[in-house]
Amino acid sequence: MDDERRLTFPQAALTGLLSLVAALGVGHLVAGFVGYTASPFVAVANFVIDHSPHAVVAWAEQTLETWDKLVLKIGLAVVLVLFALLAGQLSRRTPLPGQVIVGVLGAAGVAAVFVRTDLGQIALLAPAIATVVALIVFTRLHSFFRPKVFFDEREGEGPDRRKVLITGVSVAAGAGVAALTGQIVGTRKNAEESRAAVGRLVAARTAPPIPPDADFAKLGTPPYLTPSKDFYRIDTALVVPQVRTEDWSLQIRGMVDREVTYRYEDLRSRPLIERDVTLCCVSNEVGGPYISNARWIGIDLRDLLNEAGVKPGAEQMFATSVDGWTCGTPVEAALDPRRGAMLALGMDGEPLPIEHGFPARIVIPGLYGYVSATKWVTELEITTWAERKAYWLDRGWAREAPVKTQSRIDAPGSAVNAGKVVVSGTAWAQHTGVAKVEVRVDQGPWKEAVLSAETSKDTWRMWWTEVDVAAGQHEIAVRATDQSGYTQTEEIAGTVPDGATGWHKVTVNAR
Ligand SMILES: Nc1nc2c(c(=O)[nH]1)N[C@H]1C(S)=C(S)[C@@H](COP(=O)(O)O)O[C@H]1N2
Ligand SMILES: [Mo]
Repeated sequence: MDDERRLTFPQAALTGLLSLVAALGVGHLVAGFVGYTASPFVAVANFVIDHSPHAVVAWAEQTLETWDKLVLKIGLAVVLVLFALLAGQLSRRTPLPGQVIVGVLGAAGVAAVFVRTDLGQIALLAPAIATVVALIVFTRLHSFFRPKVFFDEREGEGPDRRKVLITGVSVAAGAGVAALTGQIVGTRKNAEESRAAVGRLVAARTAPPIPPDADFAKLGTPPYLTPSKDFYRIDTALVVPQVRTEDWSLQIRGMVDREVTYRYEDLRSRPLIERDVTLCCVSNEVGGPYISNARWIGIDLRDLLNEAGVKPGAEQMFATSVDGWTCGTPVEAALDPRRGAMLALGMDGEPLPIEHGFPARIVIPGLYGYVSATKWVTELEITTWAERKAYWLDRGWAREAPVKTQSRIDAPGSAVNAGKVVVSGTAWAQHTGVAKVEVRVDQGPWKEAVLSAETSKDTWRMWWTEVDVAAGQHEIAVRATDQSGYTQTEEIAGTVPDGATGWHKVTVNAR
C-alpha cells in the first residue's frame, strides 16, 4: 500500500537538513547583492538582538565579550537544525508537514528582513528566494528518497547509497559555494582600508595635556585614557557596519531652515577640535565595567546644527545609524555651548575604530550612550518628542537620561593583608564634576580619598586612600559627592529605566 512507503529516519533527517543548508546558502548569496544584513540567518539573529532587553545585550557583550555574537549564532544554528530535523521527521510519509514548517520559517526570515530600516524592499528577495529554494529542495529530496513501488526484489527500497551520497554532497557543496560567494560579494567593501586611508587626525585646537596625576594606575585605578582596544563596546550590530568614507554622508533635516548634507572630506578638512569625554552605558550596574574615557577628535556638533538652523519648537535630535539603530537627544543638550556635543571622527588621534562608529559618531558629555552616542551616524532629524521614538524608548528606557554620579572600587581584590590597605578606584559625574570621594570600612566613619587632577568635568576622576583593616571579613564602601553638592545615596536602583544608583561595596578577607 502506498501509505506504507515512508522515509527512514536518516533519510528524513537528511531531507530537512539539506533543505536548510540550501536555503541559508542561497539566501546568503542573494544577500551579497541586495544587502548583507538581509541574509536570512543574519536577519533572524539581528531580530533576536533587537528584541532582547538592553541589559541582556549589555550583559552578553561584556560577559561573553567578542564571543557574544558567536554564541548567538551557534544558538540560532542549533534551533534551525532542530526545526530541520522536525520538518523531516514529520514528513516521513507525505512532504506536507515539512513544507509547512519550511514555509513558516521562510516567512519568519521575510519578516526579519522586512522590519529592518536599513534595507530596501529589494532585500526581501534574499529570504523569499531562500524559502522557494528550501521548498523545492525539500519536495524533490522527499520524492527522491521515498521508496518507489517496483514489482521486483527491490520493491519498497529507496535510492542506493551512491546516489544518496552524490545528491547530498552536491546540495551541500552548492549551498557552500553560494554562501561563500555571497560572503565575498557582501563584505568586499571593507571599511578598514578606507580607515587606513584617512590617516592620523590632528586637532587645530588641541585639548590640554594630561597631567601625570590624572590617574593612579600604579595603585590599581584604570588609566585616565582608556586604550581604544579596551574601550567598552555596546551595540546591537550583529555585523559591524562597514562604511567607507566615500560612501558616507551626514544629513541634517527636519525642523531646520535648510537641509544640509556633509561629506566626510568636507568635515575632515575643517579645523578639528579635541575633547576628553567619559562615555558610560545606562546598563552599567553599580561597580560595573561599561565606562571608558577617550580623547575624542572631531567637530563641534553645535556648529553643524547652526549651519542647518534649528527652528523654534524643536525638541529632539533624532539620530539614525546606517544600521537603522536610532537615538533621541534633547535639542537643548546638542546645542548648549557649555556642554560641548561633538560629531567625533576619531579617538586618541586615530580615526574611530570601526566597532566604535567609523567614520563618524556623536559624543555628548553627561548623557548615557543610548540617548547620545550614535555610532555610524548618518542622519540627524530635528523633530519633537511626539514625532519620533528612538530604539530603546520603545523598550522601556527613559526618554532623558543624564549620567548619574557614581563611584567604583577597583582595588584591592578580595584577599588583603590585615593592617593598612590601599583602596582605589574611579568616580564620575560627567558634566557636573566630582567634588569628593569617601570610603568607609564596615560601619566606621567616612574617610575622604585623594582625588586625581581634574582635567575636565566631563571625565572620570581616580581616587585612592588607605584604610586600616583588622583580620577577618570586612566590607569597604565608596560614595562620591559631585560639584552640585549631591552625595550618592545608598539606595539601590536597578539600571532600568535611567541608570543604577547605590554605593559600590566590596567584601575583603584580611589575614
Ligand atoms: N549605531 C549604534 N550606536 C550606538 C549603539 C547601538 O546599538 N548602535 N549603542 C549605544 C549605547 S547603548 C552605548 S552605551 C554606546 C557605546 O559606545 P561604544 O561601543 O563606543 O563604547 O554607543 C551607543 N551608540
Ligand atoms: Mo548603553
